[in-house]
Amino acid sequence: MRLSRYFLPVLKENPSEAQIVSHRLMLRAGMIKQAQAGIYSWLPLGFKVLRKLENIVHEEQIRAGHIPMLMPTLQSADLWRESGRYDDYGEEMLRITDRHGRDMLFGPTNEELITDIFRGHVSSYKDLPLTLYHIQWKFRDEIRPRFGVMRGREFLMKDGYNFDLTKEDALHSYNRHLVSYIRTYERMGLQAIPMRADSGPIGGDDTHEFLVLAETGESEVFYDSKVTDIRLGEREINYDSVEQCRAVMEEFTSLYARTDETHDEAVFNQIPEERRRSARGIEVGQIFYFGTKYSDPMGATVQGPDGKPVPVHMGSHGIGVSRLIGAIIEASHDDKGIIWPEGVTPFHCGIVNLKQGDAEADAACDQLYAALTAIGLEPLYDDTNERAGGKFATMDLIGLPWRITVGPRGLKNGVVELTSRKTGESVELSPEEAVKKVAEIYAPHHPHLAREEPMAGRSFHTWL
Ligand code: 5CA
Repeated sequence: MRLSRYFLPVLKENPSEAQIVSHRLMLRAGMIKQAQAGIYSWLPLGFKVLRKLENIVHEEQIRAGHIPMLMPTLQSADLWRESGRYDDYGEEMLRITDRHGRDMLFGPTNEELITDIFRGHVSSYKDLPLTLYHIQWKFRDEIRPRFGVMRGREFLMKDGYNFDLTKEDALHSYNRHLVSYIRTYERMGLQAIPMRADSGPIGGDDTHEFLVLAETGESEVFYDSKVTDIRLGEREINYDSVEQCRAVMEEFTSLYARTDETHDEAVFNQIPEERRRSARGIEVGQIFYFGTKYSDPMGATVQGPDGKPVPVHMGSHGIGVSRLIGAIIEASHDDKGIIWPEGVTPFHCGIVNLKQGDAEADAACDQLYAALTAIGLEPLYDDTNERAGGKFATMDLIGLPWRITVGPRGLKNGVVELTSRKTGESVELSPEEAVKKVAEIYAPHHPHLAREEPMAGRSFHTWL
């Protein structure tokens, strides 16, 4: 993309309404614009990051064997009356009446709708296990929407629902989700710690929230500091293996890590004092096992092996996709702006032309742009007439991990400058070497750059 043809309305001043750094930087970098309290338009740069996160979520869900679909945002109140949640959900639910006087609602979550789909089409235990998910906008009429996309009223959520014959099978689904979520967050450059939590209006006994530690987080958390040393990394996971998924779940959840709702001072005090931590965190996901809470009242049964109808065991599993952007920025920024992790950056590399209009500099930038594009990377080329300082400030603000700076002086010596946004370090390289280096950096995120098969047989439609 050439900046002169893009829409990137960056702000020079700090917007006064933003209380936390991620909200401030998202507004300043021209990623979002508030439409109403807690409701945002996603401007091109923000939309690009949102789609990147969605893509990672899809890839990891499909890898775990879960099936993508799409349910509507507007739901019928009658379904929610069947489960008893129409009255229970309270004022967070946005209720709407259509022209025929029928009660509808803007979905805050989808347990009822998915259970209705299931009961209409699945009748035998032989069709289990089944996990369906979608990524769709939700609405919760939060009393205090704040911190930009962190606590919105309209927000994008991945929500998945497992249907299993037995509690044992459903707990495998729970563990499978836990593992796939950790992989998802790690690919986004985040450490999100599973913590024992409260199930709230979704219900059930078993639930973990995933928390990214951050001072600005809304949740109070207590944990054993050793839990922050655990990583999933590049291990191969067989999602069909009950033992493997359970082992990972146990590894990640055996140490003390709880939100304030389930915190137990007596148990916490058994941790050696130097490892006891209380901190704040951003909840970026939550998984639930709730058994037959919805399948019972809504009659979602299957014919079991003995021919008798049994209600299915269910769980639901959510990732706060739009909130994650705020969490990533809270975890990765400096006083100049955002620092995107390579897995989620909206553009892979910035190109800054120090002397727009200089024939050699223009030609070198065009060649770099073409070479990066040809190998499947997306550069953002600042081809405007802005002075160099302004171009650097914009690149730093929008946080692309790598920048190639091109100027007549360097070109005389056959070099351009490759700069890391994170460390600020620069190296001088020939333009060809710079392209090669950028390709190497992104190879782990784009397998085709390393000449590997891209997710053989399981690839999801790429949005970007
Ligand atoms: N049905 C279940 C799981 S599918 C569910 O709704 N879970 S939830 O309530 O925990 O929401 C899932 C995730 O959505 C949360 O972990 C959080 O990351 C995100 N989320 C919830 N409320 C908001 C909000 N107001 N703004 C932004 N993200 C939110």
